[in-house]
Amino acid sequence: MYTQALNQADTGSKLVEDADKLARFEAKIDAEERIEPNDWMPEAYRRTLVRQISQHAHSEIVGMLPEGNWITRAPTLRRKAALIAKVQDEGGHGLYLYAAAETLGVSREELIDQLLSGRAKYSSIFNYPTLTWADIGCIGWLVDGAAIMNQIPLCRTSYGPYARAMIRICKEESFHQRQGYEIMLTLCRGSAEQKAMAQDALNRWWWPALMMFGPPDAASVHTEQSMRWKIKRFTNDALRQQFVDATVPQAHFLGLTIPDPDLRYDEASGHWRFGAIDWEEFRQVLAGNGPCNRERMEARRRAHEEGAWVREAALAHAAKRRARAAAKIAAE
Ligand code: BYC
Repeated sequence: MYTQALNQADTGSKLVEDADKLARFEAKIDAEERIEPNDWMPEAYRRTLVRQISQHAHSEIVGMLPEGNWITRAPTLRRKAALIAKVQDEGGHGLYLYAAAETLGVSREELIDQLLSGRAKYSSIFNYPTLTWADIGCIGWLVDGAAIMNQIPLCRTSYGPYARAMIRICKEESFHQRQGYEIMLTLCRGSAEQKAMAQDALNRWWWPALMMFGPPDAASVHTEQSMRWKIKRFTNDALRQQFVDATVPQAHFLGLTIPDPDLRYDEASGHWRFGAIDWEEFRQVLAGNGPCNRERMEARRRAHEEGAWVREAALAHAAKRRARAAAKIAAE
């Protein structure tokens, strides 16, 4: 009886303590202060961040594949150098983001395992093929353009390590967007065949780029809570609209046609209104049935297996260094 009363008192004081911690956490969020790795945070906040940051990291790493496919076929040395640099940047973004996720107490191995076993998602956009050189232009222009729209607000996300990683990533994404647009501009000012290639790539990438922003707000599971925690600063639909408004005039400047018969400018709101997105296609891609899902996962699994010796060598090297350092201390 006595022990039970003590346990109840313990539970009661723990609840008060948790309520205090939660109130302090919420006050920090309200005051626009960053949450840092050693700060107390609700478990659901931590889980949401691990999910979003790791999905983001996986997207960067898988995102290297469609463009990597064109490195050996880039039309000039300058294009090749820029493409190699861009693909390397994506690899770097993946690494900063894995490191940011690790600050939340999850290991790199676990995150990679989630990707390779198919439990973790990565962006739908990277399950589409890159059929011509114009696709490389379109990825830079549209995919990196969409990424910037989504990621600039993430520089103000409430979790410190994620926000700081995003600052450098966004700077690099801006360069990527410019190089993509410049490829498109060159093709559109080239021969009729080159311009047709650019139009064909736009026709294939436009709708998948709009899907990158995620399901419509009404169907978005996480938006409401993530907005309250200031992880997300804008909803999926708001960012999608900003992207369309910024991109339509760029397409017009290129002399290309957006493949949407319902696209029209709404004078009253100042927005470009667009037609219905095929959410069934999005659902299929997320379910693993997009044009390249299997190929992408196979490539990642192969790379992981082929890289096993590098991980083993790095571990052996680290163990030797530790042993040397310990021997040195013992000798002093
Ligand atoms: N693809 O409740 P919602 C790049 C999932 S990298 C796949 O709205 P949330 C680049 C979502 O995860 C681009 N899955 O979720 C790299 C959730 O499923 P789970 C990646 C998607 O998190 C190389 C479910 O659908 N960018 O730019 O509030 C070269 C319900 O969605 C997608 C980022 O990761 C999708 N498109 O909002 C070039 C940015 N959309 O997890 C470029 C960071 C949604 O419950 N992430 N899902 O199983 C975010 O901003 C948000 O996570 C999202 C989704 C806006 C993507």
